[in-house]
Amino acid sequence: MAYDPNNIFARILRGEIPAKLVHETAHSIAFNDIRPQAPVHILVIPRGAYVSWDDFSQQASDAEIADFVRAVGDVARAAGVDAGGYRLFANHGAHSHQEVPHLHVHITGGRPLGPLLM
Ligand code: IU
Repeated sequence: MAYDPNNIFARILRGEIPAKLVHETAHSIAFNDIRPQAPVHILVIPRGAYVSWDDFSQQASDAEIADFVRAVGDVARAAGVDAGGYRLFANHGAHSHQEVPHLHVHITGGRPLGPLLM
């Protein structure tokens, strides 16, 4: 799938749409999900133009990947969900119901989340 430079997260990255960032690194940013499904629901996205895990894992540099993986852990710790536990997920493509075509890892936590159902 070709990257759509006008997707909503690309527009947030360009500053065209305001978003309150909770974390920023050289290659990643994080912000609260607008429709939180748990007391903590944060999205971490790379600054680079990647649709999903598929192209990111193939095309991103080692520096981008390392930055992103560390950012996810750092954001979870800063949100205070490391002790109680949290869930990470990233949707890729139609079967997963990916809504925004810019890679984002969801961090959810802040309450018992129950078993993963699918
Ligand atoms: P998905 O993995 O692509 O299905 O998740 C998209 C998420 O992006 C979803 O949880 C939305 O609530 C969230 N979101 C957002 O935080 N800000 C937006 O402007 C839009 C979607 I559009």
